[in-house]
Amino acid sequence: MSSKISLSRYLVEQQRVAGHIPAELRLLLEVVARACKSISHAVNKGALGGVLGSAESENVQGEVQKKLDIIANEVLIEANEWGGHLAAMASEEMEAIYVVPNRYPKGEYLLMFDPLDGSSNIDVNVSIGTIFSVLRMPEDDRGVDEGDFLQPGRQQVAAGYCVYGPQTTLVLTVGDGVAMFTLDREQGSFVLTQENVRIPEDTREFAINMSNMRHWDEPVQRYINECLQGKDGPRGKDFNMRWIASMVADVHRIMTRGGVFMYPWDKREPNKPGKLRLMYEANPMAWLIEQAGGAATNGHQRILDIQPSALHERVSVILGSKNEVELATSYHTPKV
Ligand code: AHM
Ligand code: MG
Repeated sequence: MSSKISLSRYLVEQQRVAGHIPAELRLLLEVVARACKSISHAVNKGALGGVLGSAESENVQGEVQKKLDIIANEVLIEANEWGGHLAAMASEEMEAIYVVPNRYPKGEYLLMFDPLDGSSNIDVNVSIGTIFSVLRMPEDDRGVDEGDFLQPGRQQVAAGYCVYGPQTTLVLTVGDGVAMFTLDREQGSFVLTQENVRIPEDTREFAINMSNMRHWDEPVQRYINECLQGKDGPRGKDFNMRWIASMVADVHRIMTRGGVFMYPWDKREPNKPGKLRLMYEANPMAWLIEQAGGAATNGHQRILDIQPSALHERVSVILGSKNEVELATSYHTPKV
């Protein structure tokens, strides 16, 4: 790219192009990006910053929280609560929604995030990230409550993730395709490094936690078994497998070169529809993937069409290269 385009300039242009995003949303996204920059610094310091290890507490999902889970959550809240763009926030790390305190002006947006995705990779220096989703408050004059968040993913007005890996990369959609920004550490700003990201429709790469194979449902077993048979099986081609165990990094690989990612329902916890959370993991990723020409389903329906019934609801996820997602989905029974 000949002249560098910063995230701020990209967002200003998105605002000007037929008023694609309102100024308030632009400012909100700038603040989220600033928070991600600060989380990136904390991640980079690692043991030197005293940020590794367990916080010896549990979140609402019963998962042990890492220090960085809590730090990232606080950074996002502190950065976003005073700007006047938000009515409330919700996070993987907080049981209830966080309503913007009365001392600050309230805006019309709702922000959801998984502050530090891939927590099991924090201490081992493997890519982790932040996932976020923005909704508009429903138009009524009540005070904000959890019910306001329970909108299907197709109503998101912005979604993105920031991956903290060898580079820090912010990937964003406001409904006009997907753009990637790389953090220039010397300048301290995100620079546009790829626009109109497109995911190849076909792939030979899948990402799934194979150790759970015996617990999967028949359609998932069938799909993966057929991939494993490679050239000698019905697919007639060899597949490769990758599993980083940070959704954010697995999705980023798919954004970059295609692939299919699955975290299906399994028999270990039959009452849970899946491991990943709909509102702040699956929905933002599903929208980004669709905006890049891929597909995302829970095996039975498009993820973005699911009507959520709880803030921390879980969901099965199949996402990535369109033809593979459609094939894996066709092995399941459609939702009637
Ligand atoms: P987290 O949000 O607590 O980090 O959990 C979600 C993560 C995903 O990033 C990843 O895809 C999955 O859990 C990994 O699960 P597993 O431990 O089965 O490999
Ligand atoms: Mg997560």
